Amino acid sequence: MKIIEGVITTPDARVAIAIARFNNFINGSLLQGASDALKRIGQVADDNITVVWVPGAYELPLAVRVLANMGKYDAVIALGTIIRGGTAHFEYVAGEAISGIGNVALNTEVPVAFGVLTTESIEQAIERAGTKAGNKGAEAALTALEMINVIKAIKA
Ligand code: INI
Repeated sequence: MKIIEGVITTPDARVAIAIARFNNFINGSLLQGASDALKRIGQVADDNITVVWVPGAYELPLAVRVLANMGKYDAVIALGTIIRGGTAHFEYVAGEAISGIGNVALNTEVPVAFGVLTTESIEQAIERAGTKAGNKGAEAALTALEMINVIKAIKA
């Protein structure tokens, strides 16, 4: 039986982070969590991390796709926060972000980690950005590194 499992430590990885400015006060904490996880746990060099800011979560799929297609990055991490408001806007933005970002991974075979919060309230978002429910940015970073190694191992 052959079992393939990815490790997390990936010192040579080149990682791009696409991050939305909308809800920046929460996204900043997601970025901090992602950057800390990449460097402290993954041992990724600071020089190998590129951060790209876009206006909102709706713009993330395009930025993620361009980054993934460059052949310069081993993984792309998408960070953002979509909070339900009084209108259907939430559904449209969240729907586009989720399916658009997911499609990039499938179409490019570059690992893409989804660190976009979709919450009912600001409180729920804060809980997932480094307080009592962990940090979704850090989780996404570790997922990206694990997937780099899993895909590499499958193809080896
Ligand atoms: N963008 C977000 O990142 N989060 C949100 O909660 C949000 N809401 O709710 O409106 C949001 N809207 C902006 C959107 O992502 C685009 O930037 C905008 O529509 C321009 O294309």
